[in-house]
Amino acid sequence: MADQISVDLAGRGLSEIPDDIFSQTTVEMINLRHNKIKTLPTNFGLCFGATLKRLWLWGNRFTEFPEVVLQLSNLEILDLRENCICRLPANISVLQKLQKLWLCENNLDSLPDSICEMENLTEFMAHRNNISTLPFGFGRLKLKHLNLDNNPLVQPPLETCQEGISAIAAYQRELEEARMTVSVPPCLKIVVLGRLMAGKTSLVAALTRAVSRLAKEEARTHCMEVKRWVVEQSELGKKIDAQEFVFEVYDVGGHDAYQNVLPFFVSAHALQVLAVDLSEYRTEEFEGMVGYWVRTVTARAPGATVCVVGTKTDRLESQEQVDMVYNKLKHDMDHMLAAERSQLRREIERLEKVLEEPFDSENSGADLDVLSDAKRSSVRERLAHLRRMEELQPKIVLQNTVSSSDELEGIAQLKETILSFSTDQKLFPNVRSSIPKSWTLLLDLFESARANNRNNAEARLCLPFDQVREMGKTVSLSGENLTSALVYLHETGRVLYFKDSPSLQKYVFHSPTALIRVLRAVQHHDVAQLFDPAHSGFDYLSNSRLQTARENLDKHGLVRTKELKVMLREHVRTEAEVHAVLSLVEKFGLCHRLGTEEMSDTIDRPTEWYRFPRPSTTVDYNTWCEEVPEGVEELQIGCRVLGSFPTGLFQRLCSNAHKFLQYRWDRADQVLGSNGTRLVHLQHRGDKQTSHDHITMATRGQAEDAPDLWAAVLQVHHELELLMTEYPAVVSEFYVTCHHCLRAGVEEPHRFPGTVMKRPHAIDIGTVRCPIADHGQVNTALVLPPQECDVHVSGLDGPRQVIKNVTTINNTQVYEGCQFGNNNELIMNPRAPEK
Ligand SMILES: Nc1nc2c(ncn2[C@@H]2O[C@H](COP(=O)(O)OP(=O)(O)OP(=O)(O)O)[C@@H](O)[C@H]2O)c(=O)[nH]1
Ligand SMILES: [Mg+2]
Repeated sequence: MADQISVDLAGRGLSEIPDDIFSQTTVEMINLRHNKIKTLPTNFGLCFGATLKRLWLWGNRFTEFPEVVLQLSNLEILDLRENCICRLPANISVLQKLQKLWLCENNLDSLPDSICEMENLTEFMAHRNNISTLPFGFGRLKLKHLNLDNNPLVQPPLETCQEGISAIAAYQRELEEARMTVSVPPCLKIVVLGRLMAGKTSLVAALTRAVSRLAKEEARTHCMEVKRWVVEQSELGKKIDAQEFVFEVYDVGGHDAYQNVLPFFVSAHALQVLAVDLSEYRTEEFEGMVGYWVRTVTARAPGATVCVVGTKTDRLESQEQVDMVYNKLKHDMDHMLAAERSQLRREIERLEKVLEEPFDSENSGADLDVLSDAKRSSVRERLAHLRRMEELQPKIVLQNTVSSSDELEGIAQLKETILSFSTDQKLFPNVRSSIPKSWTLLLDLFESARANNRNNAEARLCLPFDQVREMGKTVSLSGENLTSALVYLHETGRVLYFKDSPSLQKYVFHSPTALIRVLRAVQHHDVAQLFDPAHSGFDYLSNSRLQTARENLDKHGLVRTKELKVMLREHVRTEAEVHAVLSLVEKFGLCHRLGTEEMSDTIDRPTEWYRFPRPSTTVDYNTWCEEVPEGVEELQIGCRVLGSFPTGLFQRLCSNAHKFLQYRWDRADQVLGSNGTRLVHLQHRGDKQTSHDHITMATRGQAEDAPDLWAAVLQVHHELELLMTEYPAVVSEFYVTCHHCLRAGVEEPHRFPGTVMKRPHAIDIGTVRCPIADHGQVNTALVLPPQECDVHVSGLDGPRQVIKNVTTINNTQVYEGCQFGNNNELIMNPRAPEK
C-alpha cells in the first residue's frame, strides 16, 4: 500500500482512524467524510504534515477543532462541515497554504482575528453557525466564494455580508474611519398578503390599533398601504432591550392586478403574514388561497419566514370548527411542503445518477466532447443549486387564528407570536444591527428629505443619484462605501435603490410610501373615471381626442407619456421623477415603452407611448402556427423550472424584451413580436406530467441563416437569464430544443443542455444524433450558437430597433398588411397605413 496518493475511507462508520493508514507515505488526500470520528490521533500531523493537501472531515463528531491539523502546513482544502465545533484556534493562520475552508453547520460563534491573515484563502463557507461579528480586517481576504447565511450577524449586518467580500471591506473601512457604530432602533418590515378579501386590511387594523375596524365590503385595498406600528417598551417586556419596536406594515391588495408588484416587496429580511379566510377555506382552494402565495414569497426570498394566519373565525360556528378547518389547512400545507421537498430530492438523486453515467454514448465523432462537456457542467451547476435550495427551506409558521371583528379573538396571541419571532436573533438578525454612524446619518438625511417633501416643490418621490452623492459627502460617505450604505438601507426596507439596473441606479427612492401612491396611480383601473371630461388635467385635449385616449387605454392598454404624466401629476413633479417612475414600472413589468418611431403621434412630433399588457382574445393570427412550416426550421431556446415560474416573471420578460422586440400581439401566455427582421415567439406553458414550467423563445428561418436566428433568440435569452438572478430560489435550466423533434411535433422533444450556448463552436462540426429514436441527425448550427453572434443587450436608454412607417396605435392594425418572406422574415407593408 506504500506510495498511495489518496486514502478514501468515507462512510465506513469509523469512530477511530485505522492504524494502517499511517504506514502510507506521500498521501495528498484523505477522505474521512461521514464517519463518527471525534478526534485525530496526535501523530496525524507528524505523519502527513509534509504531503497532505486535502482533508475531508465532513459529517463527523468533532466538538473541538482538531489541533493536529495545524501541523499540516501544506494543506490547501479543509472540509469540516457538519460537525459541532464551537471555536477555531487563534493561530489558524499557520495554515498559510489553505485555499478552501468549509465550516458550515457547526456551532462557531466567532472567528479568530488571525483568519484575516490567511492570504491564500479564496473560499470560506460558514453558513449555519452562530457568528455575530466578523473580525476587523476580514474584508481584506481575497475571497471568491463566501457564504455566511444563517448566522445572527450584527456586525457587519447580514445584508452587507450577503453582498460579498467587497461590501464587507467597505463596511469595515467605514468603521475604521468613523471608529464608531450605532445600534439602530429595532425595526422590522411586515408584509401582509393573501387572496382578495382574505381579511388583510381588517387584520392590520385590529393588530395595530387593537380595535375592530372591519373594512367595508366595497373598500378593496388599491395596490398597497403602508402603516407604521410602534410597540412600546412596556409591551416588549424582556424580549428585547429597547425603548420601542417599530414595524413597517405593508398591506398588499389581493387583486390580480397587484401581483406583479408584490414580489418587489417581499423579503427574507421581513416577516410575511399570509391571511387565509377560514370561513371559505377548502382543500380544493389551497393553491389559490395559500400555495400560490407561499411560492411567490419563497421564489424571491428563499428561507423567508411566513406566518399563516387563519382569519374571520367569528364566521365559523364554534371553536371546534375553527380548529378543524385550521388543522385541515395545516395538513394541506404539510402535504405541499413534503411534495416540494420530495420533488427536489428526486431531482437531486436523478442528477446524481446522471453524473455517474457516461454521457451521450450514442453520439460519436468530434461533437461528442463539446456536448457531453456542456451537459456535465450543466448538471453539476444545477445540482449545486438544488442542494443549496434543499438547505434553504422556508420557515412556515402555523399557529394563529383570529377574528378581526368585535371580540378580536386571537389578536393578542398573534401579537405575541409576531413579537417573539421579530425578536428572535436567528430569524431576524437585521433587527439589531450595528451599522457605521455615517450610515445612520445618511438615513437621517433621507428622513429629513421625506419630511421636507410636503413643502418642497422639488423632488418628493426620489432623489437623483447626484444629489445623494452630495448628501453622502456631507456625512463622509462616497464611492463603494456609499453604495454599501444604500444597499443596506434598501435591504432593510428604508429606501429603494436598484443598484443593478442601469436606468434605475440614477435614483434613490427615499420615500416608499410616496412610491406606493404613484404605483397606485399608474395602476388605476377605472379608465372611465380617469378620463372623465371634468378632470381638469386634460384641458389640452378636445372631447373627441379625450375619447380616443380613453379608448386607447381601455381597449389596447396604450397611453401617451403626456397623458401618463397627467395621471401622475399629483405625485410626480419633476421630469427626472417622471423618468424614474416610468423606468420603475417597466422594471416591475407593469408596462413597456414603445419606440418613438414605432408609434409616432404625428410625423413631425414623435411621442412616446406606453403599453399596459392587455391579453387579447379576439385576435387570432395564424402567423405562428404550431406546426413548423415546410422549408423553414425553428430555433427554439427554452427555460424550465421545477414547479412553476414566479408570479409576473413572464410579464416582466415580455416587458423587458420590448427593447428589441416590437409586439405584434400578445396573450396572457404568448407573445409574438419582431426584432425588425425576424419574428420571435415567446411562450409560457406548464407541463403537468413532469411538473415543470417552460418559457420558450423561438424564431424560424433557414438553417443557413443560423447566425441571424441565434441573434434573435439570444437577446431574449440574455434578458431571461438576467431576470432569473432576481429569483434565487428558482432552480432553472436552460436548453436548446432539438429542431428535428420540433418539426416532427414530438410531445417531449429532446433538449440539449443550455450550457452549449455558453460555448460557441468555432469549427463546423456538422451534425449530432438526436437521442430520441428515429429522429436522426440534427444540424449543429441550430444547436450551438455561432462564435460571432451579434447580440445587443442594451439598457432601457440604449438604442432600440424600431419598425418604421407604423403609425396607427391599434396593434391589431399595425401589422395587418405585413407579409412574410420565404424565410418567414417580416416584410413591412410598403403602403403607409391610413391616418
Ligand atoms: N366577520 C368578519 N368579517 C371580516 C373579518 N375580517 C374581514 N372581514 C370582512 O371581509 C371583507 C374583506 O376584508 P378586508 O380586510 O378588506 O380584506 P382584504 O384582504 O384586505 O381585501 P383586499 O385588500 O381587497 O385584498 C370585508 O367585508 C370585511 O368586513 C373578520 O374577522 N370577521
Ligand atoms: Mg385590503
